[in-house]
Amino acid sequence: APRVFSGIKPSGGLTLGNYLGAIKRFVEMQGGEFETIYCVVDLHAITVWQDPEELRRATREVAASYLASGIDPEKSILFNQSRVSAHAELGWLFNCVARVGWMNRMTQFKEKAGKNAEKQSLGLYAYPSLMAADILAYHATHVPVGEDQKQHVELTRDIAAKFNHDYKTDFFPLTNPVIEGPAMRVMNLRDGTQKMSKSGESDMERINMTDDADAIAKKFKKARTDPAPLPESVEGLADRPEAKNLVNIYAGLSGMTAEQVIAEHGGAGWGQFKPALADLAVEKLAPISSEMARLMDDPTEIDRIMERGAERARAIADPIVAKTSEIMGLIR
Ligand code: AQP
Repeated sequence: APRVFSGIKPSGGLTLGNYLGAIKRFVEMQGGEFETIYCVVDLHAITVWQDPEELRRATREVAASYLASGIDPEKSILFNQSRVSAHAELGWLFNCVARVGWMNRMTQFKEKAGKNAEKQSLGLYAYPSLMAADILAYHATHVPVGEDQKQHVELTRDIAAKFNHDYKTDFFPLTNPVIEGPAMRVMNLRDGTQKMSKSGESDMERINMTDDADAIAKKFKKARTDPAPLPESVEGLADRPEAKNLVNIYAGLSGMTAEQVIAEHGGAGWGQFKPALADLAVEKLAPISSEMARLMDDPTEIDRIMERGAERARAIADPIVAKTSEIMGLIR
């Protein structure tokens, strides 16, 4: 079966961006034509310093969010990355295939590092090479991600192609990013030109998956918008990043297209649309966050699921890394 691999970093509380851009789609891809593998990528989280106790909590919380959203550990493999040594091992092998110039072109590193590139960890710089290893350790062909990860999945293809070329083989498949739907780039609620992220400065700029109804209502109410009402057609959203973002969030949560949202709400003022959006977000997120809280209350179940998932992951990844080493001439 074609294989899906994807993951989320346990680097803080999960956002609505993680939910719409990743988790919701992980669930949709499960149980169909694909074998699905979902990871909590803790080795990526430590590319910036994490408090150890908080990292343990956040790792379990990402696993809880998968389970609470509908990932079924019988249908999907769910585990945390550091437990399966194939990731780190193949990551090193790929560090020797990837080129410095390729890393220099990665826009996410530039955005995260800003003017302080020299002070960042070497791991943050090499992160896309480890991500290629995450995917290719399973020969995964499809990777559901948000728009921000597109460049990294393309780099994964470049690494696979260079490996295949350098070692005269067709061992690694060329992976496709799967970026479909209206909410593949959820924006910051206070600045419609910036991505909503876990580690953004102010809590008011994001909806957290664990926010309660009051917090969600307040954040949408205070979300920045222009004064004009919703346009009568989607073309009218073109130069209105904040309005476009709220329409896309509504679409992502409801399963509608942006066109359908506009057909229903075109002409509405913010005083009308924002409360409707908040109600919809609460309706979708409240059952998930209450199940997350239940799972986190006694994480034994989460730990057991991740341990079992790691065993199943090793059974796929270890032979692939062994074969890669052999192709490269390493004696094991
Ligand atoms: N704003 C977003 N819109 C759509 N998709 C998003 N994703 C993240 N933010 C958005 C998707 O979530 C998946 C997991 O991302 P990640 O946590 O591994 O890394 P990230 O993209 O760097 O996420 P953050 O929230 O911005 O984390 P920090 O602030 O810690 O760096 C990916 O599929 C991503 O596309």
